[in-house]
Amino acid sequence: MKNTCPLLGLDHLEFYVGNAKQAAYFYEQQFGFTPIAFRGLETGDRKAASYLLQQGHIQFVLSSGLNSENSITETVARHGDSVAVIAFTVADVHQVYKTLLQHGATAAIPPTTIETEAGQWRFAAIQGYGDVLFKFVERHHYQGIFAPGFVPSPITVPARNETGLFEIDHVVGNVETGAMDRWVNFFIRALGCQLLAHFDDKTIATKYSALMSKVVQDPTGRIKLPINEPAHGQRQSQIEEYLQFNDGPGVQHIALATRDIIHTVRQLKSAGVAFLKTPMTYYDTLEKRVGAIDQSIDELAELGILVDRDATGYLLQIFTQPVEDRPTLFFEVIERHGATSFGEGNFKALFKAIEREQARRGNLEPVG
Ligand code: TYF
Ligand code: FE
Repeated sequence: MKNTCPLLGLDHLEFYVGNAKQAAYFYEQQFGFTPIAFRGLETGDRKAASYLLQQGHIQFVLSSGLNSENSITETVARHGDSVAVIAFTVADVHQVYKTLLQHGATAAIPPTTIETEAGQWRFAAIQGYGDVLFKFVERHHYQGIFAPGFVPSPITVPARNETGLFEIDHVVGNVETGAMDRWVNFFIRALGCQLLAHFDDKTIATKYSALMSKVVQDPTGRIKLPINEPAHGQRQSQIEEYLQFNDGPGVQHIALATRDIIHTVRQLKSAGVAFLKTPMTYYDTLEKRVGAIDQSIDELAELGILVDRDATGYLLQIFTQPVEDRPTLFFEVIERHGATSFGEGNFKALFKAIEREQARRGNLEPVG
């Protein structure tokens, strides 16, 4: 089939946070990011400060508003620190924007060109789920640093905590009941994405946690975007808890890929990253379930890393606790060995671990 998807890759994720200076320090110290570029008062920006951090191909921008009448500040007041922009690299912003609007997208930022000495920088954005923007950047006529207005970061020493994280594997959105199919269909029709996998509330079955999930990807498989919505269960779904605390839809988790998950998790743990706990009984049946793998099961058990196998290979994954005070955004670390799936065999163990955390947060009321 012809690849009609205009998305060339995930360009960056932008977080709106209360204090970008300190959030940058968190991602540098705990997750091993290197500060690359900056924009703020010192560069003549009176409204916001932004820090670009990089690790492998991963680019995070952390932004804070510098006064109260600022859309960044307002977004943070509502959602807490959160992912505000998912930016994709494209070859032709005008063309993509036109197509998206033809398919019913809500306009956010019409195609804009910024002329600089380093060339032309073009971007546009549509409204994504919740207050998240889907941004499209055309950077092939631009030779400057990250984006116009940014200057090289004054601190350019490489990360102290080298973690081996090298790319974004997937970015997951939580949406309200009924909205999952709407977004999936939009990605398929407007962006030429493909449906990669879907899990109904029966596949994702613990006694309590109920959710449905569909994954779309671009035809090359580089960009994977799962979307979850709550399903009816005996207690509040983890997705409902998210929607309540985030005050609406948004990015639930970001999966970062590594080629050596044991090294990565050791580094992250020693820097203070808190992960969900995996019960030792999980490892009793692991070998039987997934067969031979290259890693030592003892080491995986020591670190709480989960394993799953599909038709094309296996994967290793582990999930952090939420990185905010609100039980909203968390991270996944993933190492793929041929597997293209998302760890279905781990859903039960994973959702039980999430339910234990929900209980610790006092979230035990039965629903319905
Ligand atoms: O991205 C995924 O599908 C896996 C599993 O609330 C998952 O990481 C799915 C739903 C969820 C947490 C993890
Ligand atoms: Fe995931």
